[in-house]
Amino acid sequence: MGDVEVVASEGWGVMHLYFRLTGDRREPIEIREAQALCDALVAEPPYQATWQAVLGPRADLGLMLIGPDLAKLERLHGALLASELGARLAPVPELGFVSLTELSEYSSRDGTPERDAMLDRRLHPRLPRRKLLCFYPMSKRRSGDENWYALDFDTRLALMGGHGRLGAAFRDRIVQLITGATGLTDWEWGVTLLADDIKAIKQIVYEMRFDEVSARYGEFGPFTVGICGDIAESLAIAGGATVPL
Ligand code: 76R
Repeated sequence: MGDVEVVASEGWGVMHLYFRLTGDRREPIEIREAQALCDALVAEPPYQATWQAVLGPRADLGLMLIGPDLAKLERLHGALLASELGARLAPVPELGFVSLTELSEYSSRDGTPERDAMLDRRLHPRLPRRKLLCFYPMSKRRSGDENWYALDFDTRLALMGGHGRLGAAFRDRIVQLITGATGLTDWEWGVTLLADDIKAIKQIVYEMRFDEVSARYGEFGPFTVGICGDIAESLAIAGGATVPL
């Protein structure tokens, strides 16, 4: 019998994992097995893995996994924790996230190949390499007079139009991936922002706070930002020593 699969009828799985380094940081960590697991995953396109050294005390390492089969991502997660690297990692579950790539119901097609390609990138993203990865969960408010889900579609569409225009101004500086998580975690979306300039991350999130969709309806969870690299680079920045390969 083959391995169980969790493949969505539309969209790819996305897993954000965060870890803390444990034990004596001067004690070198053998990363060969963890490296081989990640190499094997990304050797099967379109699977992707992005390690980060998380800035500040919230976590030490981050790992973003993307691919059609969430069971495969979960098996990697498990195998990683069972590896020698995993023996020195403690999960930070409150930052972790499971979501699916999705097409927004407010994104329409206009028949142009450019637009079709843009929408396909939403569902089937190939993340470009950038220096930094910012992640945070968000939901739309559902309380009293500010209930996003009680608005009619045309009102929501108009509001999202303003959001999209603001976002488009950051096209050159920010790569964004919005993934849907309703029913999968406690939040409704995961927001992944890639950038080379950390100022661009701060600026887009700040400017969006003034946009009505975020100002009136946005609710946010914990923010993390990390420096992207391979396992050895990320560990080195996080203060861990690795056994030379
Ligand atoms: O034309 C299109 O189809 C894209 C327009 C668009 C949609 C539909 C768009 C553009 N977004 C859409 C949907 Mn977005 N986005 C966020 C955040 O911090 C905050 O305040 C919000 C977090 C950022 C930073 C961001 C960036 N977006 C969504 C949705 C789903 C809403 C729903 O379905 O109800 C969420 C939760 C969300 C949140 N958005 C853009 C950006 C950027 C940079 C763009 C422009 C992309 C581009 O034009 O290339």
